[in-house]
Amino acid sequence: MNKILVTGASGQIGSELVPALRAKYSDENVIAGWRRKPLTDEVAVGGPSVHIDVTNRAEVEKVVKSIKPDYIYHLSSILSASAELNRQAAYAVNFEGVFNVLEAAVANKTARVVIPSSIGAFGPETPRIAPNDTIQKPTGLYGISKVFGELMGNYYYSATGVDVRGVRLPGIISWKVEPAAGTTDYAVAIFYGAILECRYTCYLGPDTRLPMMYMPDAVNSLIGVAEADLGDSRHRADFNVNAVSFTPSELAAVIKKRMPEFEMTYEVDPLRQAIADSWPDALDDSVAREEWGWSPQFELATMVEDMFTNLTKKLKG
Ligand code: AKB
Repeated sequence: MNKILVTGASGQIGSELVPALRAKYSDENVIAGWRRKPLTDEVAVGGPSVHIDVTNRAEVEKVVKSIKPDYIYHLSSILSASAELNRQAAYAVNFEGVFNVLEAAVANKTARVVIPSSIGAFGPETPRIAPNDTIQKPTGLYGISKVFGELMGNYYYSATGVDVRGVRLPGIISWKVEPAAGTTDYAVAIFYGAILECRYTCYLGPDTRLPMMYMPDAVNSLIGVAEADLGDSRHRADFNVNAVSFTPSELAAVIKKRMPEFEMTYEVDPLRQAIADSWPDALDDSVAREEWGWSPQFELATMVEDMFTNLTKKLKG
């Protein structure tokens, strides 16, 4: 493989996926695409970068034509809570952005495009442990855009030959870059609260169970699905991947074990609570395990330990 373009490279996932791809395929072959938010120093100095506004069709065409990537990881996305507050931006980025990237991939013969989906692609009628193939019917704009991305991916694969792939990611927990206005962000913010103030006020209720994943597993799932030999599998852009599943009070209890003085209080935000209540508790990822060998490495306790170690270093030196 010669070149990989990553859109949304300054976001929570892009900031860690780009260095992982560069370590694997060499620095100069992985181009970090960004728009407004600056790239982290690690990504900015570690290899090439390019400005790409995925809502601008002409710019997407120009960038893809000049780089001629073999793979595109299309990460640009407005997350769930933000999407409800700014439907216009969410429509432009999450719907038109996907279309622009897929059309540019067809025109420039990009072999593969990876478009992450999300637990947001499910809704209140989905079983609490979501099977891979089940009723989806999300109630939020973000989730609708994720179903759009999955269906477009499967359609572009059969209609144009561009091999579009994706995994349904749970809430992602990481210490390098914070998520931007999603519903699962509490599971990152709680560590900042614990380390800086020994306390955290959670905007979801104590018993809100959601699927979550530590960043190294998320990065592995994206690279894993991109490189898998999928043969003629009918799944491509719509694989469930699961790791851990917990409630705010369960996460607080694990943190309290490590930091007995930690205190958690609750002030429920109705918008994010409603979104969280519409999502499943966990995902059945047996299809990804069987078809391309997916398996996560981090459990709740090992993730909490690693978060504490790295975030403490980052915040307190
Ligand atoms: C969000 O909360 O919006 C995201 C997601 C689960 O896709 N983290």
